[in-house]
Amino acid sequence: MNKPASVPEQFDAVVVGAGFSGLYMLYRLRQLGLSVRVLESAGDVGGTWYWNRYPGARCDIPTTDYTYSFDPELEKEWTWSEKYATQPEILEYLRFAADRLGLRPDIEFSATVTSSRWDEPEKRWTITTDGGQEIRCRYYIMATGCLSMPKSPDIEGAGRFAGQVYFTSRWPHEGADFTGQRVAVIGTGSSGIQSIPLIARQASQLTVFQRTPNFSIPAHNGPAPADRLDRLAEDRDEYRDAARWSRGGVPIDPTDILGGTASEAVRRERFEAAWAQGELFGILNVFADQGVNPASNDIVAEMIREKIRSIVTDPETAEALCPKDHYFGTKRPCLDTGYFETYNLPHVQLVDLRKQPIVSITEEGIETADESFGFDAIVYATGFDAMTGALVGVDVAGRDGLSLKEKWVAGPSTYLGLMTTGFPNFFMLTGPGSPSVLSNMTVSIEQHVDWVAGCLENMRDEGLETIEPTALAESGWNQHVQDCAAITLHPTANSWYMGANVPGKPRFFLPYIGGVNAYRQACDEVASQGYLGFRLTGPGQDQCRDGIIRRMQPDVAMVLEFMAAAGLPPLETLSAADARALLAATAEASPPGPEVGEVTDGLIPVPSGDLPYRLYRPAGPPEGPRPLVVYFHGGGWVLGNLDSDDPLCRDLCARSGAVVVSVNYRHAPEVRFPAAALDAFAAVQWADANAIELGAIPGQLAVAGWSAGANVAAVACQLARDAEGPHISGQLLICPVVDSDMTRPSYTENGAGYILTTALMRWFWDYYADPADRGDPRAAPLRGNLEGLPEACIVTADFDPLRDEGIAYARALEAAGVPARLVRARGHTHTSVTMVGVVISGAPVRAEIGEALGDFFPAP
Ligand code: N01
Repeated sequence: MNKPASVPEQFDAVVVGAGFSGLYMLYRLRQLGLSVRVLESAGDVGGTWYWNRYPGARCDIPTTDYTYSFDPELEKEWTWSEKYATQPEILEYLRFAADRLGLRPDIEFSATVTSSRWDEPEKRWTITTDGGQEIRCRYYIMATGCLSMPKSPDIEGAGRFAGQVYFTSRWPHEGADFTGQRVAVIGTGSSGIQSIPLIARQASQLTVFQRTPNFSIPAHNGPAPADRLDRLAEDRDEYRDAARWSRGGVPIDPTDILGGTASEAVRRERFEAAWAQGELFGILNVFADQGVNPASNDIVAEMIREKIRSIVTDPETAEALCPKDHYFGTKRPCLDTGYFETYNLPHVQLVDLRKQPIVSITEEGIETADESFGFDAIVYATGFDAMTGALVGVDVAGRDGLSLKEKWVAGPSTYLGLMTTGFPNFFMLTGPGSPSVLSNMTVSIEQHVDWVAGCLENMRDEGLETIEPTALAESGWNQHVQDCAAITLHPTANSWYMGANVPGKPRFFLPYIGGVNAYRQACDEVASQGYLGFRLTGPGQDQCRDGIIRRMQPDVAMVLEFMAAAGLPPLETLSAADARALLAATAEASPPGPEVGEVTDGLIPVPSGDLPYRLYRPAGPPEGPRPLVVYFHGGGWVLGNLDSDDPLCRDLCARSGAVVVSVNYRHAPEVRFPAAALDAFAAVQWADANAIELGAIPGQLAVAGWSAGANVAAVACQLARDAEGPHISGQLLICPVVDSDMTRPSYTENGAGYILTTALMRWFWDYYADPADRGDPRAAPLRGNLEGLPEACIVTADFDPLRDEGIAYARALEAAGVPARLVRARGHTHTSVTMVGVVISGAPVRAEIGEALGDFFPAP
C-alpha cells in the first residue's frame, strides 16, 4: 500500500525490516509511546526466514535458545517441535509473535527503502521507498539483517543458462521439484550443506561444485536438548541471563583445557562429546585455545577430517571434502544432516573447483577447465554480501550529504556496531562491529534493541533530540574490534567475516569477536557513563563526554581479570623472600617461550663474585659468530632471575638472530644501590672481552633490559661511555625505570590496577636505594649526561606508571643527539609485552623490538 509522494508521513521512528530484530524493535518503541512505521520489502514478517526457503533450511542454534526471551508469556505460548527447527516453523513463530504482540498494523510490507537523507535544520530523516513514498522521522533504525543481501553471481556467463535457476537466498514460495532432474549446486557453505542432502533425494543426478570445503558436524536433530529444557524449566530467568552473559549467547561451560597440554585421551573424549552433541558452541569449545593457537586448532580440525574420511567411501572425494586451507572456526562451521553421507550416493558427484575451476556457465550447463556438464537446474548457494551489503545497499546520506557507502569505502566504521559518525539518530541493529553473526542472533538482537530503546528513553526524558558518536569514540571502537580479531586465527581466512567472499570488498574483520558478554558490558558502561563517546543535543543542550570505552588489548584485560580472580596478594605487602617465591611459582607455570638453537648456563667472574648467566644461541643458519645482546631481567632490583625472563630472552634471541646473554645481577635488599648497576657494567665488560668464546662477533654488542633491568642497562651505557669502552652498539629499554620522580601523569593514571603499581614501585625503590641516592644518574639515568650514548629503542606501554619517564628518556636522548626509536605498546601494561606465549597481542610489539635489535648491528 504505497502512499502518494506529496505529503510525507511523519513518525517518531522508522524501522527497516520485519525480521527478529525489526519486530522486537517495533515492540519496544511502541512501549516508549513512540509512533513507528516498519518498512519491509517482503510480503510478510520473517526477514531471513521469509527469504531463505530452500530445502533443508533450519536454524543451527538450538531452539531452546533461538527464540525471543523478552516476554515469558510469549515463551509459554510457543513450543518448538525440535532441536533445530525448519524454516517454515521459524517463520510461523515470527508470524505468531507479530500477531500475538499486535505488531502488524505498524508494518508496511512490499515497501523497499531506496534512499534516506538527514535534514540537519529539521533534525529529521526523510526516507524514500521504491513506491516513491516519503516518510519523515526522528529516528531511523536499520533492522536489515547481516546476511540478507545476496551476493550477485560472480561467475562468467551466469545469465546464459537456459534451464531453471535458483538462489538459496531467494527460494520460490511454491518450492522447487527436482524429481528426475540433473541439478547443479554451486557453493558449500551452510546453505549448500543444508540443501544438498535434500536436493539429492529428488534429483536424478546431482553435481556439487565446491570451491572451498567446509567444516561441518552432524546436527543430530531431534527433540530439543533435555539438559537445556530442564534448566529452563527449573529457572527460566537464570538460564536466559546466563545466555546474555555468555560468550556466544548460548549458555555453555567454557573449558580451560588447552589443546597442546591435554592428553590424547582427554582430547579424544572432548572432541567425541562435542561431535555427539551437535552444537556449534560445543565444537568451538573443545579446547580453550583452539581459536587462537594454530596447534590446538589443528587437533580439532584433524579429528573432523578423520570423521569425513570415515564417512565418505571414495577416498578421493573424501579428501576433496576435507577442509585444509583454513583453521577450523575461521569460516562459519556448519551443522548438517547427512551431508557427507550424500556423496556416497551413486548419482551424486563432487566437482573440486580448486582442481578444475568453472570457466563459464553455458546455455546447457556448466563448463569447467576439464569438463562440460549439462543440467536442468542450477542452484546458487553462493552466499551474501555480509554485514554491510544491506546497509550500504540503501542510499543513506547523513550530515552534509555524506554517503554511508562512501564513508565505508575502506571498510565499515561504527561505534559499538550501533551508530556511525556523520549519521545522527541512525541506528544499526547487529551492525558491523557488534557480535551479531558470531553469536546466537536472538540474544544479540534483544541486547541491541534494548540498548537502543534505553537510549531513546533517556533522550526523551532529558529532552534531547539527536545522538551521534564522536570520531574519537568510533575510531577507538574500530581499533578494539580489530584488536580482538587480531589475537585470533580469524584474519587468516578468506571468509565472509573478512569480506573476502565479495570481489572488491575491503578485507576487514566485520563482527566483534570479544564475546556477547564483553560486548554487553561495554555497551552498558557506555550508557552508565553518560553515553560516553556520544554527542547528544536538544533545545539548549549539547552534551558530550568524549572518550574511548576500551583501550586495553583484549588479552591483556583477560590476564588482569584472571589475576584479580586468583586473588594473589599485592607484592608490596610481602617480604622480598615471599615475593620471590610467588614470582618463581608464576615463572614455573608460564609457557616456555620459543625454541632456540642452544641454551647454556655459566658464571661471569666480576670483582664482587660470580654472576650467573644464561646464553641463548639462535637456531639455524648462518653458522658462525652472531651479534651479542647482554640482557638484564626485570623485577625492581629485588625480584627476578634467569628463569623469570627466560621466555622473553628466547623470544628476543629467536627474533633478532643475536646471541643473548641474560645476566643475573645482585639484588636488593641484600645488596643495595649501586650494586646492580655496577654488576651490569661489569657483565658488559666481561661479555665484550669474551665475545669470541661466547660465539659472538667482537665489537657488535648491544644491551637490553626490561623494567629495572632496563634501568641497569641504561646505566651501563652511561658508565661505558664515561669509561671509553666497551663500545655498545645499541640499547633496548623495555618499559624502563629511568627516573625516581613518581609524579608524572602516568603514575596518576596507571598507579593502581595494572600489576606494577605506584605502591610496588615505592617498595622497590625503598629496597634498592636511599632517598638521597635516587637522583644519582646511576639510579635515575634520565638525570645523567646523555650525550654520546648508543642509539636506543625504548618501549613504553599505555597502562604503565613508567610510561611517561620512558617517553621522557627517548625525547631527552634525541635532544642530546642520540637516535632513539620509541615503540609505544598500545593497550599494554608494564608486564604484558614480556608475557611470551600468554599475551598474543604482545607479539607484534616484540617483532618490532626484534627488528630494532637487529638494526643496532651492521647488516650481515
Ligand atoms: O553462504 P557462504 P551461505 N564460484 O558464503 C561458494 C548463515 N546461514 O549462504 O568458500 C564457486 O557461507 C563459496 O565458496 P568459497 C551462516 O552464518 C545459516 O551458505 O567462497 N563457489 C561457499 O562455498 C552462513 O555462514 C544457516 O570459496 C562460490 C559458498 O558459495 C551464512 O549464512 C543456514 C562462488 C557460499 O557459502 C552464509 O551461508 C544458511 C563462485 N563464484 C546460512 N561464490 C543456518 O543453519 C561463492 N561460492 C542457521
